[in-house]
Amino acid sequence: MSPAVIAIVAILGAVLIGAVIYAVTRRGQELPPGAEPRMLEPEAPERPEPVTPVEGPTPAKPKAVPAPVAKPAESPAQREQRERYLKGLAQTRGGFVARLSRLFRGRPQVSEDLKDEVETVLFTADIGVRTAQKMIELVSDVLDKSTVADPDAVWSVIRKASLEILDVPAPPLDYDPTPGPYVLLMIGVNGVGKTTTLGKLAAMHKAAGRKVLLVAGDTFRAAACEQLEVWAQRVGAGIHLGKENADPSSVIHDGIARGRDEGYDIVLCDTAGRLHTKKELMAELGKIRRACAKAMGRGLADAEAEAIAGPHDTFLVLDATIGQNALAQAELFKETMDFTGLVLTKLDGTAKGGVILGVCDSLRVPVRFVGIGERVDDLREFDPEMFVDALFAPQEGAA
Ligand SMILES: Nc1nc2c(ncn2[C@@H]2O[C@H](COP(=O)(O)OP(=O)(O)OP(=O)(O)O)[C@@H](O)[C@H]2O)c(=O)[nH]1
Ligand SMILES: [Mg+2]
Repeated sequence: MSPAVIAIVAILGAVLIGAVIYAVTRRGQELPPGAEPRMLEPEAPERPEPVTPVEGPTPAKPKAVPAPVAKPAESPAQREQRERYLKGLAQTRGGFVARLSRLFRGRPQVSEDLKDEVETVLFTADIGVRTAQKMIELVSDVLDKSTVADPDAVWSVIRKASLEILDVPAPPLDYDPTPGPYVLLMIGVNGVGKTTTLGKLAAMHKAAGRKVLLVAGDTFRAAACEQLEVWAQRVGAGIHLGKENADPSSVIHDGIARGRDEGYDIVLCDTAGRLHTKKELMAELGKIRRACAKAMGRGLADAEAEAIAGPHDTFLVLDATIGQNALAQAELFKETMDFTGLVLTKLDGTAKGGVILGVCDSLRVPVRFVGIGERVDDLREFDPEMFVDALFAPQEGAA
């Protein structure tokens, strides 16, 4: 074959092969009869490359920033509580707290005069000599570290020491003891607010859905029984009254027995006001306590009954308006009668609320409630932190 023929055959072969390949590929793309043409899915856009700074050293790995820990929002009840504390302690804040604030206004030079003035304010602050001494030492330590008084540092040690004093370790009150009911005895001198506090406590327990019995253990005055009856009606509690001039121990004994028989959850016993200096009246409290134990142990096995020494709680009520006398009162009561908690009343009407520091420091008995007014809801469970915050809330015009 001539080269020309070979070339023609090669060209024809190439054309044929090309035609076959074209036909096969077209066939693969043809849709079967009746099939809808399918939309092509859009391709995912390409991820942009992370941008790295052009300038500077090797880009630092971004630091993991911890999510801010949100302070739990204050509930309306907590806000109300804080505001009531603030209002209730306004006068106390205006007393020794304001005087101390004024001493440190403008960051004065530390001098012996300044230290003397601090001493005077704290010694006359109704917080008791022992507590005052403790605070003076702490403040002096802070002042000695610098030539200029730093009010923040001073307040910080005062607040910390106050919180330590007030935060007396105490188990939460158990309102559901076995066997029940929960029995509380209220004691204290005349007019401190025992009956009023019992009424407020009855309201608090009622609001928590508990069945409450008030026992009129103050049998000396008919008016005392009437006052308790008014509270019982007002808050919807039961009332146990004895005969006029009956032995308070027997009235309280019968009241507790009735509380148990009638399925009450809470039995709150009032007592007559008594001066801590009157021996026979203080001895009577011992008798009342034994009567409580007897009534609470009724029907129990001997060993169980013997383990009951008195009411679940005995609260000594102190009137904050009498300042340091409340401390003396508490110390004398303590010599005769064991009490498990303190109630400080009338904090709303006094500049002497600091006495609470002296009482706690001296007795190491927990404050359980504070009275901050005469209304039924003017009783607060004692919260040391909230109390300290309110007591030392920033003073207007202070440094
Ligand atoms: N401002 C204020 N007044 C209070 C508070 N607690 C009680 N009072 C008032 O103090 C007065 C005496 O209260 P009572 O509850 O009768 O005192 P008491 O200790 O039972 O008195 P006696 O039974 O006589 O010993 C009453 O006028 C109460 O309203 C309080 O927290 N703040
Ligand atoms: Mg009373």
